[in-house]
Amino acid sequence: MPNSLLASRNRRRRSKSKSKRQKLIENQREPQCQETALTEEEEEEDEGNGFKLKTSAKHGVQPLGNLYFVNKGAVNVRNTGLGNLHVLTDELVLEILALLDATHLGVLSTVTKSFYVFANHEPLWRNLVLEELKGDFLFAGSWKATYVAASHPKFQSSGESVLKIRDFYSDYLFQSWLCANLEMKREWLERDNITRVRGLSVEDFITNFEEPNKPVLLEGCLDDWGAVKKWSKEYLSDVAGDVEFAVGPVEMKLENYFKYSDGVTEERPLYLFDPKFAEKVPVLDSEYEAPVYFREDLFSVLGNERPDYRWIIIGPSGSGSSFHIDPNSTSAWNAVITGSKKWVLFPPDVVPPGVHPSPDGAEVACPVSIMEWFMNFYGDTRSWKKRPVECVCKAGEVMFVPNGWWHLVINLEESIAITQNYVSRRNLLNVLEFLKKPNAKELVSGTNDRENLHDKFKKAIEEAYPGTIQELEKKAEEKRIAEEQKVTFWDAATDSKSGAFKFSF
Ligand SMILES: O=C(O)CCC(=O)C(=O)O
Repeated sequence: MPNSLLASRNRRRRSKSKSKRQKLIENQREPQCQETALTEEEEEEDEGNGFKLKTSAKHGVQPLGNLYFVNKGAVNVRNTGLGNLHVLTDELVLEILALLDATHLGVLSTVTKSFYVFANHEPLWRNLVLEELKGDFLFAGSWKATYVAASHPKFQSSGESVLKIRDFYSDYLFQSWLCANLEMKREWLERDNITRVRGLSVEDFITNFEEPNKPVLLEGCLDDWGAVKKWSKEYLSDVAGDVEFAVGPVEMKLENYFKYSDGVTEERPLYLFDPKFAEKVPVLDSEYEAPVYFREDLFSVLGNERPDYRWIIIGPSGSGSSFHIDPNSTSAWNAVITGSKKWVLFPPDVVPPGVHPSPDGAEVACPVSIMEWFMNFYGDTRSWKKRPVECVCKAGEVMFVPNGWWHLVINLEESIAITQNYVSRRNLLNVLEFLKKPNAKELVSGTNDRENLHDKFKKAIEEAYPGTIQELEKKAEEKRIAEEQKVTFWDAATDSKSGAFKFSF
């Protein structure tokens, strides 16, 4: 195995606080991750770092570190082939190329080896496909092949760019390939510290998890779901193959999405995340129901005016949701029907490493891909006092995601899931407070009427459940006073000025 070298520079992506769907659309843009130098062997395990790779690097692109430490003295064809443009960063070269149409991109790729590599960068072709064809495409193994097959059906070419270029060194181009091709490390998956329960009563769920706002993994509560018994790719293709679902920035027929997800290896695969699935395919609605713990659904008082609240989620291995807090201060449940998902959750007072929310919460800067987060930041949490809650949630299991918790999810295999966000009495006051924030216009999501949602919701609750808000406010005040008294007792028991412990038995 050739030597390898790891370098790292963290990149951030800023995104506004948005609905789940909008976040996903943003996630579909140009994938980026850390600069990392590894070797390009197939199915190779880098012993030093324990990284396992799935394939060989696209076009033979190597990380820049190899130029200085492995192939010393080589000439970087990246620079010679770019001419005067070699002074530009890779990001800038790609930004410029993103302005070109497919024909110009194709022509440019014949100019030099360097332009061949840049102009075949798959995310450029992905953007062209999504912008021009929207969801109306059949994935043909690569984004370039997809574009060529759709726009020139008679052209007999795989469309796949297959030339291997020697001595092309670029961290930027290497990195998205690397993040797409890394397998999750065993040690990342092994960290599992969530509480798992089976056969819990609703009362105990409320007392032990919902009230204290703690995550829990619920086992055995989907046993009656038709979805668990029936849903598979084949079944969904039968009942909804020609129905269009929301996939990143486009709408795609389900059967076409499956063709894509079967054939793709990319850093941030397109994720099917549709809030209207039940209306589009009523049989799917009839094959699941909220687990018994989540039956109280106070947003339902708004009828059709309620914000989006339920989604079917389908994605291949490596797809997922990067760090976010759920919308409108709601809590959520996420039921895995097929496949499995790795979860990492941080409590509301602990911002995950690598994640930088703006003070008003309207924007979040975070690593640009889930794999990047694992590679660059996951290790940091090992030494943290407040370690994240982690688990792998398997088919038939349900995650409870309490409101305000940061969470990241990656599918370990092709997965189908249902998630619902909900408001119960336990988080009603939080939700109302959130909806009333002065920047509600930026923060509230899942509805077009962001600024009026608070008033509409409060009024509807007052009509449907008179006195409930006052009762909850009274309880919250009593709880606050009790908490304060606990502190007062502790203060009385210790001498904070001298640091001496005065309490004795
Ligand atoms: O990708 C997933 O299954 C997780 C979805 C999620 O985090 C969410 O709906 O808030």
